[in-house]
Amino acid sequence: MLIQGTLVKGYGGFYYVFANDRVWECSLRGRFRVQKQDFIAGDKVLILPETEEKATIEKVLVRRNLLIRPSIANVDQVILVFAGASPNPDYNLLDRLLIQAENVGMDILIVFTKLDLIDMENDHLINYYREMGYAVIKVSNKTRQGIDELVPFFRDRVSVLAGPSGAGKSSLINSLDSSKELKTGEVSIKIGRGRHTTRHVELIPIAGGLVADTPGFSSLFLTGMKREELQNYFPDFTEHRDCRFKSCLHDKEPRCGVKEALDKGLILPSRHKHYLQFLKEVIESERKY
Ligand SMILES: Nc1nc2c(ncn2[C@@H]2O[C@H](COP(=O)(O)OP(=O)(O)O)[C@@H](O)[C@H]2O)c(=O)[nH]1
Ligand SMILES: [Mg+2]
Ligand SMILES: [Zn+2]
Repeated sequence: MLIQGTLVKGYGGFYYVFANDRVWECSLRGRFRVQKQDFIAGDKVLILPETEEKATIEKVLVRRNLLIRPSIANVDQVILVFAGASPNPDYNLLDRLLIQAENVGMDILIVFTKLDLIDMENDHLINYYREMGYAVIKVSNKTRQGIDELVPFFRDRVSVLAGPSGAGKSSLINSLDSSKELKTGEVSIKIGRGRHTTRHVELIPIAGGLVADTPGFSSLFLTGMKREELQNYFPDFTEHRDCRFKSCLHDKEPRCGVKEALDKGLILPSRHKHYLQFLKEVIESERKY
């Protein structure tokens, strides 16, 4: 009987598939090799069990979406992980990742780690993201505060963890499942151009779902977006967009509702600053296309 599962990794000529709460070592039906079908983590497949833990992949289902660099298919949610302190969150990177995730249309969860070290100023900034309407959870991997609140977000979904090195991503996976024992405090090494890590993309079964602990997105440029589209990914601007001009980009235009809200302290200055910076990038990339 065929069962549906999710490919978690390919390794040594085998494919590992998570189905019915366990991982099966699978080989491919011959015709896939002939077709040169490429499989990536997250692919939904139908497998035919042969023993208790071995099976063959009989069919691969159509991909619902595809994330590149790292390549993962059928992603349900992106979990942005930032340390709430030590180091302080890089709010520019956070705003950038939020736009990218919004642009792809994935569900978003923001997790701030190191709650045990957080100060009032960062706590205030973090709360602003929650008030904007994002799901925000603060945790400590040290004291385990907030961890239980996080568990339901993983169930039956494929999640991608993204965030800078040192944010506590590996520690978070270990907090959720103590059997995982991922290495923490690992610094990725730089070889030539770009960062290299030794790991391949792998989905890890956790809290009833699957998670990719990736080094983060590598393409951080906001290309292929239209200048008037960018503001749609700033939910904190929405209620203030009663500007004089319908085409207002909230930059130098007169009688701009967004800038008025900024002056009144209703919009966080860093948000508008990052918006203008991203707007410049978007306009520059428009010219290239
Ligand atoms: N105090 C404190 N330290 C943490 C917490 N989470 C992670 N760390 C430490 O922060 C460092 C980086 O964590 P790691 O999980 O490797 O981050 P990654 O690079 O995102 O995978 C390690 O030294 C962890 O022990 C936390 O909640 N509180
Ligand atoms: Mg790590
Ligand atoms: Zn405006």
